[in-house]
Amino acid sequence: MTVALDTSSSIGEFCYQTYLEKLLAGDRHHCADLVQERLRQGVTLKAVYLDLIQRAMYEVGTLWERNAVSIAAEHLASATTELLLAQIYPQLFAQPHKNLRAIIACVPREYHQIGARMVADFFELHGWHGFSLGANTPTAALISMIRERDPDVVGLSMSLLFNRPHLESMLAEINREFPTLELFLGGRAFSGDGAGKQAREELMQRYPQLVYFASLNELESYLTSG
Ligand code: B12
Repeated sequence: MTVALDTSSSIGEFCYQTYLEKLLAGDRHHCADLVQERLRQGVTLKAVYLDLIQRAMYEVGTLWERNAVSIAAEHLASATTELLLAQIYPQLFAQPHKNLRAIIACVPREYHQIGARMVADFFELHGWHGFSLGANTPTAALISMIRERDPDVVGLSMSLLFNRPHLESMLAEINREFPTLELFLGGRAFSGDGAGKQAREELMQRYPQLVYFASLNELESYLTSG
């Protein structure tokens, strides 16, 4: 089997290229075997998430932008990725848990939910209860979930900057109801030094309880710091 050739504790280039090829081909079986095999070999979940799954999805986006893969292939890759994340789930629950809760939601009209799901998993991996509400979360639904579950943190995910007005009304509503609740912000929309940076800085100025995390590594530092 191809993965056995690559025995390092990180994701090797050969493993990544094989995974990408199989993901684009829609070969769920091979992708699942490859992920499970790497985990059995002791590769960390973080490496699987970032260096395999996320890296491959970013590449799918680049190929789609260049018309090198179809929209259907992109949808298939997303569905395969979500299946793989679901298969990893039992390992997340194996960790001892604290009485801390995080709710992660994509803002209204935001359909990119894989990153948000990974973030909720990451909380889980660090002993929190991480609830991912998925794509396009209605503000009223989020508010009632906050009331019900009384989370320690709410994380909002946004990949497309044009969804900013929806984020703004969601933030205003959360702030009105729960002014001291700690809020995390993340997603591709805020990356880089241009418009995304300006947007996140303006929002953090307006809402002092809002913290931006550029990556899972930054989030990990926060989660392990105390
Ligand atoms: C898969 C995909 C889709 C799927 C999503 C399916 C799903 N189930 O999620 C579908 C088909 C729905 C889709 C639709 C569209 N997409 Co799209 N999509 C992608 C793609 C290829 C991968 C996204 C992904 O899964 N990334 C992997 C995850 C793990 O990474 P991530 O989201 O960045 O998340 C990480 C961090 O950002 C961070 N993070 C994320 N959220 C949060 C939250 C918190 C609190 C924290 C702390 C951290 C954090 O942690 C995560 C883990 O490290 C990207 C390419 C890319 N570069 O991302 C394009 C991409 C984002 N899409 C793009 C576009 C244009 C669209 C459409 C507008 C296309 C269209 N014309 O219809 C629509 C818009 C839909 C909408 N309104 O949301 C563009 C956006 C370009 C831009 N200028 O903004 C991209 C970049 C593709 C490209 N190269 O052009 N897409």
